Amino acid sequence: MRTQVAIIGAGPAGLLLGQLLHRANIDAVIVERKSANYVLSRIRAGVLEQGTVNLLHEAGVADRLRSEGIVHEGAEIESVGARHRIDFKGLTGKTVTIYGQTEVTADLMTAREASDAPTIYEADEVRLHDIDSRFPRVSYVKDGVRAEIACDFIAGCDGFHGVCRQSIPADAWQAHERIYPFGWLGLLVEKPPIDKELVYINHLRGFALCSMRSSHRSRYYLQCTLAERVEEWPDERFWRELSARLDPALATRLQIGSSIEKSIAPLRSFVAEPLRYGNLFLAGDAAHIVPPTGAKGLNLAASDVFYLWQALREHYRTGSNTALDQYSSRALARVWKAERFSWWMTHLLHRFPGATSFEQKIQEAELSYLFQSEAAQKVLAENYVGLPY
Ligand code: FAS
Ligand code: PHB
Repeated sequence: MRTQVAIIGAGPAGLLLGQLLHRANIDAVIVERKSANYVLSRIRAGVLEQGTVNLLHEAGVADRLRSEGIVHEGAEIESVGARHRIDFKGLTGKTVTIYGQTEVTADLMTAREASDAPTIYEADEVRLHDIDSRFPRVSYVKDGVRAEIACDFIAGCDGFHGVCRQSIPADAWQAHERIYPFGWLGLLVEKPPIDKELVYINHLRGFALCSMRSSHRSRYYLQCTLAERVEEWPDERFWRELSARLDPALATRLQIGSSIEKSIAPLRSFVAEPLRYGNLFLAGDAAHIVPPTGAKGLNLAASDVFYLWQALREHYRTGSNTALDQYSSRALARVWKAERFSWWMTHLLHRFPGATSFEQKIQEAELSYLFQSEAAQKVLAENYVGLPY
């Protein structure tokens, strides 16, 4: 098989890039390790920046988002009984939209099927070949039969544990990493949210987050140790611990029920540099990871895809490689600002095991300053709603 762009991974990054390329009449084949149902079963992000919403509109996949997405003009931060609303709209003129990553992925999969563009699911032994040549190739095994794709470019959209970043010679890239000494235990429940906006909580017992997917489906997170396993957290224990971390007035509004999904995610900050090797371009979680505290992971995947789509479109329309040559530096400039914000939000809101009394006092001063300073709130707001592309 031959195509112009081989995309590895059918998560949001790979599917969004495939859809944008299709609308630009650029041929792309998507190769995905798992089944479509498996990809859709993963419960992940919930907050979309305006830039991501705009790109989904550009991709022609925003009809359901327009009718079902919930626009949020602010969010609450609670600490030691004090609670403060960060007014995104008032401080930046911008908002965010609540619409689950699962829904984004489903909308992109529907569009992909309608386009008849090829997507190979359940592809085993995906391998990249000659990525630093003008004739890169992708091989894979499907139903026991080995196949190969010749292409001009490979887009590595295969997530943190994918094959693409690992295909780059060790001396050709550098990792920058921070691993956090805790994880997030997430629970999804078919019950109305506790509040009309998200509530981030810094509590002596640990961080908690009250989020949502719709007016009847809620998403909650608890900071947990890295030693814990989800089997040790029956629903009753989760609701008891969440209630203990909520302000009593808020706790009275908590509607509990049987979990639809429950999982533990480790937290890390990670960036691979550069994002290009030969004709392989990394995008999304294949290139970088952020702790979910700032709701940036999915949104960074969108901005990477925006830059790569623009660069590939320029190449095929004009023959120029200028934007392709600039992709890595352009994407990394935005990635690092989001890495900083996510790192800062994580330090602001979590209980770090072994924190010294000085570190604890600094966190309290940071929160107190945030609650008192409109300038500090504007800095948080402009990063949360998303910096410009
Ligand atoms: P993805 O990981 O979504 O997709 C990569 C795809 O590549 C997968 O379908 C995988 O099966 C496939 N793949 C892997 N190896 C392959 C191979 N060798 N060959 C072919 N295909 C291969 N972000 C937020 O903003 N908020 C959150 O609350 C949040 N929660 C998260 C919870 C968890 C447990 C995880 C892991 C991430 C979370 N994220 C969150 C971040 C998440 O939303 C990512 O940023 C987003 O999925 C990035 O999308 P992709 O880059 O497409 O990567
Ligand atoms: C979510 O709803 O999954 C979510 C929302 C905000 C975050 C992280 C996760 O910061």
